[in-house]
Amino acid sequence: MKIVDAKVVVTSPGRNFVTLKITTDEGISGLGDATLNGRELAVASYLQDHVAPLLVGIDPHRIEDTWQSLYRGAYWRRGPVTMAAIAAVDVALWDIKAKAAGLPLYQLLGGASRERVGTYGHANGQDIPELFDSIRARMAEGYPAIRIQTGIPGLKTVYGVHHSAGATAVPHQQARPVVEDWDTAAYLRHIPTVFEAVRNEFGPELPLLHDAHHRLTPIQAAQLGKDLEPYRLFWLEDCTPAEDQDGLRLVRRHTTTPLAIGEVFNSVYDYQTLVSEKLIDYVRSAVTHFGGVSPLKKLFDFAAQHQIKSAIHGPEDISPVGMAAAIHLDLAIHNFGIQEYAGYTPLTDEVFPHAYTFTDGYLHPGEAPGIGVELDEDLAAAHGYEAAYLPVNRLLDGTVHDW
Ligand code: EZ4
Ligand code: CO
Repeated sequence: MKIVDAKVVVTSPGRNFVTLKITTDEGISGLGDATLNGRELAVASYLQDHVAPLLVGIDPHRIEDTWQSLYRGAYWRRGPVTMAAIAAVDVALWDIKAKAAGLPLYQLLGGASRERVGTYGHANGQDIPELFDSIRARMAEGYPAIRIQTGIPGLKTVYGVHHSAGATAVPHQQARPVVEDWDTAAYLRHIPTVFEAVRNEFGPELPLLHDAHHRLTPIQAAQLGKDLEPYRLFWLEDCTPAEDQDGLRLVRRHTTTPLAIGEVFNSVYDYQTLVSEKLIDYVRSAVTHFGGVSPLKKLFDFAAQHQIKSAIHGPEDISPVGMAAAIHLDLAIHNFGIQEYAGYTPLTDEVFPHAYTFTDGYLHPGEAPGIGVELDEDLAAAHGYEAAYLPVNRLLDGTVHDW
């Protein structure tokens, strides 16, 4: 079998997605997700201009060799743009191999280690009554675990509560990120009271998560972890920017609140200290941002030696193609922890018809050969790229802060 074509489709059925479609001389094609929120066109160009020409003529069964040649051959290693591009190739080749074998991808990854894939959903509220309503809505949908985010008194907009910039109607050179505001002291005072209220209302059993979105220093993260211990979180996510891996040693020394990190990481090297020193409990990278199924499986195997579990990033800005790849991996690996799942707009599900299912809070990849996702190219073309950026975060004095 030989690759005869590789093309990139950028579509915005509500938000932007970048998809790579690889076609072979035997009529089998494969899809990979290369969506990098707010930097979509950079990855599209990386793929279209620099990777697609290299793929034509090669044997699509040689997944590892292709991965290594794209990673090592570019000379310039790692980074989100490169690794999202390589991820799309890796997943598209796995899709082709599994279709050629007539098997769903999870069968090639070792087969099912469980019946279904547990998820967590997002509950958000500007205040506590609104948050309670949102928690009830997620519970009614069947989610077995729930991430809670709230507004902070005195702050207009904070992460998770207001929807981010979204698509704008302006020409793309004029699009600008919205600005959110931030006050760490107010946040650290408020969040434990939110968890107390939620535990009082919903009891001790509901697994609860919270995302601090890289906003705290290590000692602030340690304080928050300690303050939240009575509420027995499933995890505290991205408590401090973890490119400073040493910082997690300090957090870990002070709190037993479980820690999850890694959605912005794109290489196993980002995790070396965190995993080998058992400084975290869950690794959060997405198939789409980590170079694909091949390297993420290796990360999970490394994490398993240290009793660390998987928790693949699954926001709305991973396409259904990236989500499907994640679900196959979730079903197959032994050290599965949980899968983030926010769901998609009906139009997105139409652009990407898929075999995976979400039932009563649990995902299953389905039994279609490959990853089980198709791309409706006509519908995709009818919804072209729309410039949109993630917000920028500023302290009350105007200083840029982590988002
Ligand atoms: O803000 O994917 O845990 N999930 C998250 C996400 C991120 C977005 C950024 O593109 O933190 O919602
Ligand atoms: Co997060």
